[in-house]
Amino acid sequence: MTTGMKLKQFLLHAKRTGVELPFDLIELIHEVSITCKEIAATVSRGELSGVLGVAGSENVQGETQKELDIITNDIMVEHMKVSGLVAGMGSEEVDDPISVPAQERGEYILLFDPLDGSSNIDVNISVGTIFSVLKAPMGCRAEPSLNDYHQKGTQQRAAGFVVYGPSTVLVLTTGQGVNMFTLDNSIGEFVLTKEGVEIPEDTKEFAINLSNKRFWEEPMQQYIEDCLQGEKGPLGKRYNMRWVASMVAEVFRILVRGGIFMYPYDNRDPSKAGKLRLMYEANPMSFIIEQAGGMSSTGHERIMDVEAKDLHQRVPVILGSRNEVAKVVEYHLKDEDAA
Ligand code: AHM
Ligand code: MG
Repeated sequence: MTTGMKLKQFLLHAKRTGVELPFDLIELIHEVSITCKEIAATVSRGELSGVLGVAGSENVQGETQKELDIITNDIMVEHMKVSGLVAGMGSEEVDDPISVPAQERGEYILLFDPLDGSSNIDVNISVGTIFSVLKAPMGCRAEPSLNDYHQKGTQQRAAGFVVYGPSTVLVLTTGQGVNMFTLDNSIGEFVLTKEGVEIPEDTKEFAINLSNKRFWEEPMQQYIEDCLQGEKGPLGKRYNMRWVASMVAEVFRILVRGGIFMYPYDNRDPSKAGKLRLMYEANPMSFIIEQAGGMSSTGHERIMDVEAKDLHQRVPVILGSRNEVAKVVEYHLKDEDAA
């Protein structure tokens, strides 16, 4: 019985009982969790911190940054840069890879979105931090090249996210299932509260931004049409719909009670393959979803098999309960066959 263990205690215990977990990876996860406690404290001060609202600058994708996007990015970068555990970092908020001084370099590459769902900050809805851990091919000997960052999702050594909701919860996988740790503010520690999370295979709950429907490709439009027809339609089920506009909150819900989350390709800007970013959003979430028995796809291929070509590359995302995601993939396959 490990429920109730503190995060680091749990990871050390797992290693002692035979799970392959290098000490440096345990340290890295622990250090990321410490920065997330700081981010949680910053986010929870809300308007008291005087940093809500638009900061005015734009990130590499041309989106206006909130001040908290920048502040939380800096918290992560400054903390991890001197941890001795990372060789380089990639952040949603920074155009280029973030280098680490030679004497501070460690064995891993850390990719992160410091504050996902940040358009929700002003309205006080859950936001979160997403992270993905890769091994730096040259270890700490050299600064990672751009190419070293371009690893497939299947290469991830660990992935996680922290949702800053009514409670702050860290969801983590190192490739042996998914565990959840709730921040106990009275002791300042993440404590194991759910071990071996498993997503129900079937669901009647979908999450998508329906206002984009006219921009989607045919198979996506058809699937949602069929969902909306309910029990009399071809899918034979009465569906419920949710859209928080905060991926961390949607994925958390799916891990707890099942569901399907979709941010598909749309033709509003044909140069973009989707809205969500592969390296620090889709890949870590896919690793977690698969480790919890779910499925994650672009509609055409497994997300974790997508060739990585750019730190900020975008990808269509369909993830969640296995049988429902498989159904959506079927719609896409039928469409490919008909073409
Ligand atoms: P962000 O990283 O800039 O916050 O964008 C990602 C977020 C996801 O959390 C969420 O699923 C999606 O954007 C919501 O997009 P939309 O506002 O188009 O519905
Ligand atoms: Mg994001």
